[in-house]
This record gives sequence, structure tokens and C-alpha cells, in this order.
Amino acid sequence: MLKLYTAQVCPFAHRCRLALSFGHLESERVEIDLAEIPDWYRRLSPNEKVPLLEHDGHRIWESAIINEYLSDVYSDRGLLPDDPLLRVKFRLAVDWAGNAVIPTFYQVLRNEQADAAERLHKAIADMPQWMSLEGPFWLGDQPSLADAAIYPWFERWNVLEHYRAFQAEWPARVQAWLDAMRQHELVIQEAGDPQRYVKAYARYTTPAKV
Ligand SMILES: N[C@@H](CCC(=O)N[C@@H](CS)C(=O)NCC(=O)O)C(=O)O
Repeated sequence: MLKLYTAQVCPFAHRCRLALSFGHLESERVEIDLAEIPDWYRRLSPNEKVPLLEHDGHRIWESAIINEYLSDVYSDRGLLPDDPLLRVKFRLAVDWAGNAVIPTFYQVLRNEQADAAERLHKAIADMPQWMSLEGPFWLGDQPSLADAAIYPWFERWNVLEHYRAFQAEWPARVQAWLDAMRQHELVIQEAGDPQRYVKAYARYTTPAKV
């Protein structure tokens, strides 16, 4: 039995919810209130964060590691393509998003660095070169762990528009990806409420405490 400790607003947990969904893997979900993380959960979760997966008596944490674990254990579910070069594309894309998009997303949100918005615009303009040519999904015609790893921040883009009036100019390939993701039933099944994101992200709009 798979049990995922998650939080609706958390993009990292969203990665794992999408992976479970893309793999058609049944799971029990436990919603953790991030505003008031219970003590029992702090004791259970080695990094005191969501997501956390329990499977066959094992605990697995860190969203990217959870997703690779799911792909390894359920290797027949097509979470990653078999082609080693497409798997390289997946790893490069996740690495790129982890450097160029995800930290910059929070810097723009916190209004932390003068050039953050410019860097985010550049990352978006560069994005098609990290994606498959054909699409519409990241690696081809089916959603995979690449989409699961990167899309959660794009579902929360309204937060940047709301707090920072950040307007992205999506290249055609990126727009096609966003459209395909937004219309996919498994993505819709895991989608959050945009207004809830705005409310929850108010706490991330001030500079991070060091
Ligand atoms: N690197 C971790 C990051 C997970 C993370 O930052 N989760 C946040 C919520 S989005 C969390 O649980 N924070 C705990 C807190 O706010 O105290 C992963 O990929 O799983």
C-alpha cells in the first residue's frame, strides 16, 4: 500500500501526486496542514517536510527521489520512457528547472533580487530547447515524470501574476505544453484551486529568513 503525506498547496508534493496519478497508482493521501505541522508528523518525516511516502514499511522522502522510486518499483507504468536518451533529457530538464526556474520563481515572489524577473523571462524563453520537439508533453505524446517534476510551479503561476504582476510570454512550444497539461484528465484530477494558492502563498512573499 502506498501512503503519501502531502499538502495541496505544496508544489513538491504535487510532483508526487502527479506521478501517482500518471502511473495509475492507488494511494492513501494524508493532508498535512503546513501552517501548523503536527508534532507526530515532525517525528515521522525525516526532513519535517511534505511530501513523504510510506510503502511496505519504508519511508521515502524528497519529491524527486520519491518519483524515481515509484518509477523503479512500478517500471511497467511508463512513468519514464525506456530510451536512455529520453531519460537523459528528463534528468537534464529537471536539473535545468531546479536551477533556472524553481529558485527564481521564489525570488520573484519575494521580490528579492533586482534581476530575478529578467532571469525568469529568460528561462521561459529558453524552455523549448529542454523539451521534446514533437510534444505536446515534455518528452513526447504521454505525460511522464518530467511533466510531474516541472508543471507544479506552472500551475501556481497565477501567484506571480497576483503578487508581482509578472506576465510571462510563453513560446509556442511552452503554450502547447501548458494547454496539453491543463486539459489532461489526470492533471485536472490533481489540480488545486488558484485562489487557494494566492492565499497560501502570502507567507512566501516576504524575503526568506536566514
Ligand atoms: N526538497 C524537498 C522540498 C519539500 C518542501 O520544501 N516542502 C515544504 C512545503 S512546499 C514543506 O514541507 N515545508 C515545511 C515547513 O513549511 O515547515 C522536496 O523536494 O521534497
